[in-house]
Amino acid sequence: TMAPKIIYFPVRGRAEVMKLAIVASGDDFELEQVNFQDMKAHPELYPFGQCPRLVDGDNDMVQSNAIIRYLGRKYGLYGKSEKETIAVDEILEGVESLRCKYLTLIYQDQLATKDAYWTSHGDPASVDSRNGGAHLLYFSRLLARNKEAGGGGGKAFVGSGLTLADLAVYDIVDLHVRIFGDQMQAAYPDLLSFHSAISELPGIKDYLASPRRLAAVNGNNLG
Ligand code: 0HH
Repeated sequence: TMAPKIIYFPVRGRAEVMKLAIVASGDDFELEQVNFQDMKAHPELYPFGQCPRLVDGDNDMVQSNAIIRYLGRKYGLYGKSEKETIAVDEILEGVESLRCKYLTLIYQDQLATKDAYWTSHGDPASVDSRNGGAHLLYFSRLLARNKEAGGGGGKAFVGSGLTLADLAVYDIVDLHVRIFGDQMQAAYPDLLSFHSAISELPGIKDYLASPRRLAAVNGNNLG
Protein backbone atom coordinates (compact mmCIF):
# COMPACT_ATOMS: atom_id res chain seq x y z
CA THR A 1 0.00 0.00 0.00
CA MET A 2 1.04 3.56 -0.60
CA ALA A 3 2.21 5.88 2.12
CA PRO A 4 -0.21 8.56 3.28
CA LYS A 5 0.33 11.74 1.25
CA ILE A 6 0.29 15.15 2.91
CA ILE A 7 -0.45 18.08 0.62
CA TYR A 8 0.65 21.37 2.14
CA PHE A 9 2.92 24.41 1.95
CA PRO A 10 6.64 23.69 2.47
CA VAL A 11 6.56 24.47 6.20
CA ARG A 12 6.11 22.42 9.36
CA GLY A 13 3.00 24.31 10.40
CA ARG A 14 -0.15 22.28 10.84
CA ALA A 15 1.35 19.21 9.16
CA GLU A 16 4.00 18.50 11.78
CA VAL A 17 1.84 16.51 14.22
CA MET A 18 0.66 14.34 11.30
CA LYS A 19 4.21 13.55 10.31
CA LEU A 20 5.13 12.69 13.90
CA ALA A 21 2.14 10.31 14.18
CA ILE A 22 3.12 8.56 10.95
CA VAL A 23 6.83 8.16 11.69
CA ALA A 24 6.27 7.17 15.34
CA SER A 25 4.12 4.34 13.97
CA GLY A 26 6.92 3.10 11.73
CA ASP A 27 5.15 4.25 8.59
CA ASP A 28 6.30 6.75 6.01
CA PHE A 29 4.66 9.80 4.45
CA GLU A 30 4.79 11.39 1.07
CA LEU A 31 4.81 15.19 0.79
CA GLU A 32 3.32 17.14 -2.07
CA GLN A 33 3.48 20.89 -2.34
CA VAL A 34 0.02 22.39 -2.60
CA ASN A 35 -0.93 24.22 -5.74
CA PHE A 36 -2.64 27.42 -4.57
CA GLN A 37 -4.75 27.74 -7.77
CA ASP A 38 -5.99 24.14 -7.45
CA MET A 39 -6.76 24.67 -3.81
CA LYS A 40 -9.10 27.52 -4.68
CA ALA A 41 -10.52 25.99 -7.88
CA HIS A 42 -11.38 22.56 -6.45
CA PRO A 43 -13.78 22.81 -3.53
CA GLU A 44 -14.46 19.07 -3.86
CA LEU A 45 -10.83 18.48 -2.84
CA TYR A 46 -10.40 21.55 -0.60
CA PRO A 47 -13.88 22.21 0.84
CA PHE A 48 -12.57 25.06 3.02
CA GLY A 49 -10.19 26.46 0.40
CA GLN A 50 -7.30 25.55 2.67
CA CYS A 51 -4.73 22.87 3.32
CA PRO A 52 -3.30 20.62 4.76
CA ARG A 53 -5.01 17.78 2.93
CA LEU A 54 -4.27 14.10 3.46
CA VAL A 55 -4.77 11.36 0.89
CA ASP A 56 -4.51 7.81 2.20
CA GLY A 57 -5.92 5.21 -0.17
CA ASP A 58 -9.63 5.93 -0.49
CA ASN A 59 -9.58 8.44 2.33
CA ASP A 60 -9.13 12.03 1.22
CA MET A 61 -9.58 14.72 3.83
CA VAL A 62 -8.84 18.25 5.05
CA GLN A 63 -8.84 20.07 8.41
CA SER A 64 -5.68 19.36 10.36
CA ASN A 65 -7.41 18.17 13.50
CA ALA A 66 -9.67 15.80 11.54
CA ILE A 67 -6.57 14.43 9.81
CA ILE A 68 -4.70 14.01 13.09
CA ARG A 69 -7.63 12.08 14.59
CA TYR A 70 -7.88 9.89 11.48
CA LEU A 71 -4.19 9.01 11.87
CA GLY A 72 -4.75 8.40 15.58
CA ARG A 73 -7.45 5.84 14.78
CA LYS A 74 -5.37 4.28 12.04
CA TYR A 75 -2.24 3.84 14.17
CA GLY A 76 -3.78 3.28 17.60
CA LEU A 77 -2.69 6.62 19.07
CA TYR A 78 -6.14 7.70 20.24
CA GLY A 79 -6.43 6.08 23.69
CA LYS A 80 -7.20 2.57 24.84
CA SER A 81 -10.61 3.30 26.39
CA GLU A 82 -13.40 5.85 26.10
CA LYS A 83 -11.93 7.76 29.04
CA GLU A 84 -8.50 7.89 27.43
CA THR A 85 -9.96 9.04 24.11
CA ILE A 86 -11.84 11.82 25.90
CA ALA A 87 -8.60 12.89 27.59
CA VAL A 88 -6.74 12.85 24.25
CA ASP A 89 -9.46 15.02 22.69
CA GLU A 90 -9.35 17.50 25.56
CA ILE A 91 -5.61 17.91 25.13
CA LEU A 92 -5.82 18.22 21.34
CA GLU A 93 -8.32 21.05 21.79
CA GLY A 94 -6.15 22.65 24.47
CA VAL A 95 -3.24 22.60 22.05
CA GLU A 96 -5.47 24.10 19.34
CA SER A 97 -6.35 27.01 21.66
CA LEU A 98 -2.70 27.77 22.30
CA ARG A 99 -1.83 27.27 18.62
CA CYS A 100 -4.33 29.98 17.65
CA LYS A 101 -2.62 32.38 20.04
CA TYR A 102 0.79 31.36 18.71
CA LEU A 103 -0.39 31.95 15.12
CA THR A 104 -1.54 35.46 16.04
CA LEU A 105 1.86 36.12 17.61
CA ILE A 106 3.65 34.96 14.45
CA TYR A 107 1.41 36.10 11.61
CA GLN A 108 -0.45 39.18 12.88
CA ASP A 109 1.93 40.49 15.50
CA GLN A 110 5.18 39.34 13.85
CA LEU A 111 6.61 38.58 17.31
CA ALA A 112 6.32 42.25 18.38
CA THR A 113 4.02 41.23 21.27
CA LYS A 114 6.36 38.51 22.48
CA ASP A 115 6.70 39.82 26.05
CA ALA A 116 2.99 40.36 26.50
CA TYR A 117 2.39 36.89 25.07
CA TRP A 118 4.62 35.29 27.67
CA THR A 119 2.98 37.29 30.44
CA SER A 120 -0.51 36.25 29.34
CA HIS A 121 -0.07 32.69 28.13
CA GLY A 122 3.33 31.41 29.23
CA ASP A 123 4.28 32.60 32.68
CA PRO A 124 2.84 30.23 35.31
CA ALA A 125 1.84 33.33 37.29
CA SER A 126 -0.67 34.22 34.59
CA VAL A 127 -2.94 31.33 35.54
CA ASP A 128 -5.71 33.69 36.64
CA SER A 129 -5.40 35.87 33.58
CA ARG A 130 -8.69 36.46 31.78
CA ASN A 131 -6.70 36.70 28.62
CA GLY A 132 -6.54 32.96 28.11
CA GLY A 133 -4.42 31.95 31.06
CA ALA A 134 -1.20 30.06 31.37
CA HIS A 135 -1.76 27.40 28.74
CA LEU A 136 1.65 25.89 29.30
CA LEU A 137 0.97 25.54 33.01
CA TYR A 138 -2.22 23.65 32.18
CA PHE A 139 -0.17 21.16 30.18
CA SER A 140 2.38 20.88 32.96
CA ARG A 141 -0.40 20.06 35.44
CA LEU A 142 -1.98 17.48 33.15
CA LEU A 143 1.37 15.75 32.75
CA ALA A 144 1.83 15.66 36.53
CA ARG A 145 -1.71 14.41 37.00
CA ASN A 146 -1.18 11.47 34.66
CA LYS A 147 2.12 10.67 36.34
CA GLU A 148 0.46 10.66 39.77
CA ALA A 149 -2.26 8.39 38.39
CA GLY A 150 0.50 5.93 37.51
CA GLY A 151 0.65 6.58 33.79
CA GLY A 152 3.57 7.44 31.64
CA GLY A 153 6.15 8.47 34.23
CA GLY A 154 6.15 12.05 32.94
CA LYS A 155 6.50 10.83 29.38
CA ALA A 156 2.84 10.48 28.47
CA PHE A 157 -0.18 12.74 28.88
CA VAL A 158 -2.81 10.00 28.70
CA GLY A 159 -2.44 6.49 30.08
CA SER A 160 0.91 4.85 29.66
CA GLY A 161 1.38 4.62 25.90
CA LEU A 162 2.03 7.17 23.18
CA THR A 163 -1.04 9.10 22.00
CA LEU A 164 -1.87 12.00 19.73
CA ALA A 165 -1.95 14.15 22.86
CA ASP A 166 1.78 13.63 23.36
CA LEU A 167 2.63 14.50 19.77
CA ALA A 168 0.48 17.63 19.76
CA VAL A 169 1.97 18.86 23.05
CA TYR A 170 5.46 17.99 21.80
CA ASP A 171 4.94 20.20 18.75
CA ILE A 172 3.45 23.17 20.61
CA VAL A 173 6.19 22.99 23.26
CA ASP A 174 8.79 22.83 20.49
CA LEU A 175 7.37 26.00 18.92
CA HIS A 176 7.44 27.80 22.27
CA VAL A 177 10.96 26.66 23.16
CA ARG A 178 12.20 28.23 19.93
CA ILE A 179 10.89 31.63 21.00
CA PHE A 180 10.95 31.43 24.80
CA GLY A 181 13.79 28.97 25.43
CA ASP A 182 15.12 30.40 28.68
CA GLN A 183 11.71 31.12 30.18
CA MET A 184 10.50 27.65 29.21
CA GLN A 185 13.53 26.02 30.81
CA ALA A 186 13.06 27.98 34.03
CA ALA A 187 9.28 27.60 34.31
CA TYR A 188 8.61 24.18 32.81
CA PRO A 189 11.54 21.77 33.17
CA ASP A 190 8.95 18.96 33.21
CA LEU A 191 7.67 19.92 29.75
CA LEU A 192 11.24 20.15 28.51
CA SER A 193 12.06 16.64 29.77
CA PHE A 194 8.86 15.39 28.19
CA HIS A 195 9.87 17.11 24.95
CA SER A 196 13.26 15.42 24.92
CA ALA A 197 11.75 12.01 25.75
CA ILE A 198 9.42 12.28 22.74
CA SER A 199 12.26 13.40 20.48
CA GLU A 200 14.16 10.19 21.34
CA LEU A 201 11.36 7.80 20.36
CA PRO A 202 11.97 5.28 17.58
CA GLY A 203 10.90 6.75 14.26
CA ILE A 204 10.73 10.27 15.66
CA LYS A 205 14.44 10.49 16.45
CA ASP A 206 15.44 9.57 12.90
CA TYR A 207 12.80 11.81 11.36
CA LEU A 208 13.90 14.84 13.40
CA ALA A 209 17.51 14.37 12.28
CA SER A 210 16.63 13.81 8.63
CA PRO A 211 16.33 16.33 5.80
CA ARG A 212 12.63 15.37 5.68
CA ARG A 213 12.10 17.63 8.67
CA LEU A 214 11.52 20.95 6.98
CA ALA A 215 13.57 23.90 8.16
CA ALA A 216 10.71 26.38 7.78
CA VAL A 217 8.60 26.33 10.91
CA ASN A 218 5.94 28.69 9.59
CA GLY A 219 5.29 30.86 6.56
CA ASN A 220 6.70 34.03 8.11
CA ASN A 221 10.08 32.56 8.86
CA LEU A 222 9.72 33.87 12.42
CA GLY A 223 10.05 31.95 15.62
N1 0HH B 1 -8.67 24.96 10.32
C1 0HH B 1 -7.74 24.65 9.26
C2 0HH B 1 -6.95 23.41 9.64
O1 0HH B 1 -6.71 23.19 10.82
C3 0HH B 1 -6.82 25.83 9.02
C4 0HH B 1 -5.92 25.56 7.87
C5 0HH B 1 -5.12 26.77 7.41
O2 0HH B 1 -5.04 27.79 8.07
O3 0HH B 1 -6.58 22.64 8.76
N2 0HH B 1 -4.49 26.59 6.25
C6 0HH B 1 -3.66 27.61 5.64
C7 0HH B 1 -2.26 27.11 5.54
S1 0HH B 1 -1.54 26.87 7.11
C8 0HH B 1 -4.15 27.87 4.21
O4 0HH B 1 -4.49 26.95 3.48
C9 0HH B 1 -0.41 28.19 7.20
C10 0HH B 1 0.84 27.89 6.41
C11 0HH B 1 1.25 29.09 5.67
C12 0HH B 1 2.53 28.80 5.00
C13 0HH B 1 2.69 29.62 3.76
C14 0HH B 1 4.11 29.45 3.39
C15 0HH B 1 4.41 29.73 2.01
C16 0HH B 1 5.87 29.49 1.90
C17 0HH B 1 6.30 29.29 0.51
N3 0HH B 1 -4.16 29.13 3.83
C18 0HH B 1 -4.48 29.54 2.50
C19 0HH B 1 -5.74 30.32 2.44
O5 0HH B 1 -6.45 30.42 3.44
O6 0HH B 1 -6.01 30.86 1.36
